[in-house]
Amino acid sequence: MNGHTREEKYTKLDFLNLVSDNVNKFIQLNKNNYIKIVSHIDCDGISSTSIIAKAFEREDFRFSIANVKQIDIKLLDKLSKENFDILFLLDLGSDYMKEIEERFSKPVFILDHHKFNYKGDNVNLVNPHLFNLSYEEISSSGICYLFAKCLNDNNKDLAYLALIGAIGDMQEKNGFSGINSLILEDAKEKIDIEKGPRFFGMQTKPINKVLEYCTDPYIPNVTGSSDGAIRFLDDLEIDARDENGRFKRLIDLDKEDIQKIIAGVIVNRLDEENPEDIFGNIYTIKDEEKGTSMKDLKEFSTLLNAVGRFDKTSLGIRLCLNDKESRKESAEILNSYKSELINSLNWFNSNKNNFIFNNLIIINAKDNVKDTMIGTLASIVAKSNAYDKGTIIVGMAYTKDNDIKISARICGYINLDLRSMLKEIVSRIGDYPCGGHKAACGALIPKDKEEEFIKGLLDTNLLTA
Ligand SMILES: [Mn+2]
Repeated sequence: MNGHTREEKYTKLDFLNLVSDNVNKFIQLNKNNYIKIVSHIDCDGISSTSIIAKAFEREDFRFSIANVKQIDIKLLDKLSKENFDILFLLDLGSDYMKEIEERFSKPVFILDHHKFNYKGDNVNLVNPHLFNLSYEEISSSGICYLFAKCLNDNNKDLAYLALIGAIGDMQEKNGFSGINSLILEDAKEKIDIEKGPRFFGMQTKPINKVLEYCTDPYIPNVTGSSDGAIRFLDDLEIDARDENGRFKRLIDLDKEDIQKIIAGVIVNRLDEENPEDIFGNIYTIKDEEKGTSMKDLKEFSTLLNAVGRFDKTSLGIRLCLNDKESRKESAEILNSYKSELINSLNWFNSNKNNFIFNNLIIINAKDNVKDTMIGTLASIVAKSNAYDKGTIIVGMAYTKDNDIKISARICGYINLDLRSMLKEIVSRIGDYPCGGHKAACGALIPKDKEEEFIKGLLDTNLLTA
């Protein structure tokens, strides 16, 4: 793993140099400039905003923040009429460089890891695609962190926020790689890393729910089954319930009982390819209280995704900046997020037989699933082990603005550029925004193109395209 080739090392170094060149350009500008920060609403976007906002606050810079679902011409036109001196685009903007150049003569900095087709000279772009680096080895919050650290070494204490953003963008795969692993080194002062079962929600959820909702690792007869999870725990004859008969959280169990659960999960998985593949890294914040959604970086990242989906990004930023007052509100958001997600999953499960087209699952939810939830639903379905590896999941949901939000995912890890395929299909019906990454991407099309889009999907043999 550590055998870096000479070339790899140089591209990383080139990237770090690019960051410091841009920081130098930035600090040469007038200190009294008013800065506008525009960022994405997802976990990576919120972490990015928090890092840059904290860094600017420490320098006494004047700035304001807007978090948006996506960049489009309408938004750029609106921004071009606003009064500010410097524009920062975080976790978005790379694929609109030409339109940005046409509209802004003031300095623009883009800190982003999404792909771009056009690179102008008048926009300051910090993007790993400029080098031989993949989007998987650094998130936008990682880029923002490097920028902040270069601006002032005191910002090293924000490294853990960059990891939360990276986790939100699914860059943690039993560890971090590439530039993310350098950021992890900086974060070690603030976080503990332990090996343990890859169960989500150990800090906050009762153990039966942790197991029932566990899709990775998949637990036969337990994942997706409320009764199955309870039976599994009761059969182990461990001390899993409190005095009221309710299940405890995993962090409340003693070591021996946790070992029994781990062994039980492995035994249930004996028919799977790698039954013992249930371990991963657990990252916890040292000086955070046990049992909160902010203790475990993976839970923190889910929380940030949740607040984004409920249009509460400013709450997410306050949580990142450690504002204790915000915690109660965040618990309410998580609860509504959970019930929204469960409703979406139930709707999917009772209709799923209508969605199958060979190796393609088209979840045309219309108004049945929120547009902000369709991507999560597609991800969960893709990870559920219910469909063959390589199956493509396309989720579609109506938005408030009479558009259709499209989210596409692949089941299992296969090398396929789903993003270009989706782009190709969308381009046949018109010029509509389409973006994301190779294995997780999305698009936005008008409602009246619904049938045309589905026809395009079915006409394309996605796997051999
Ligand atoms: Mn991102």
